[in-house]
Amino acid sequence: MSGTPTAVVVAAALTHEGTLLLAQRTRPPELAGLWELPGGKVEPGESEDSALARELREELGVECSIGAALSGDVDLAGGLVLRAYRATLVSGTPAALEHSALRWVDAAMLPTMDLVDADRLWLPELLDILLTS
Ligand code: 9L3
Ligand code: MG
Repeated sequence: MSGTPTAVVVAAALTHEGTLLLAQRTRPPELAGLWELPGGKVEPGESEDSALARELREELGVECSIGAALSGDVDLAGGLVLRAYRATLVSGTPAALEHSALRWVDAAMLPTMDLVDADRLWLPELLDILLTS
């Protein structure tokens, strides 16, 4: 819509030693129990990198370094656009501060996880990242 800036949701492909961190959502009811790349909405005036670092601090209690974007954006309901970035841990151990559980998954486990639909676009690229890291 003209004059309405697109709101961006940023999500992290946080990897460590050949595994990817997935987080299990608690809300809304239709997404509860499904697994996602952790993240959230970019606030006005915030860069996407700093928004994602803030979301990972709030949701996981860790400091991360944000890297390159994955390929492609996903249109979400409500005019939101979802974008994913590579991320690596700088300090701390992730804890499920806002999710019901966390799981480090390898390339064999990833396709078996019940992911939110929005994040499925990146499945091939995530597998590639895990298999080449
Ligand atoms: N969302 C989808 N996949 C993700 C993330 C982080 C978020 N990996 C969707 C779920 C919500 C919206 O984006 O509809 C906002 O996310 P949040 O602020 O509820 O985490
Ligand atoms: Mg979130």
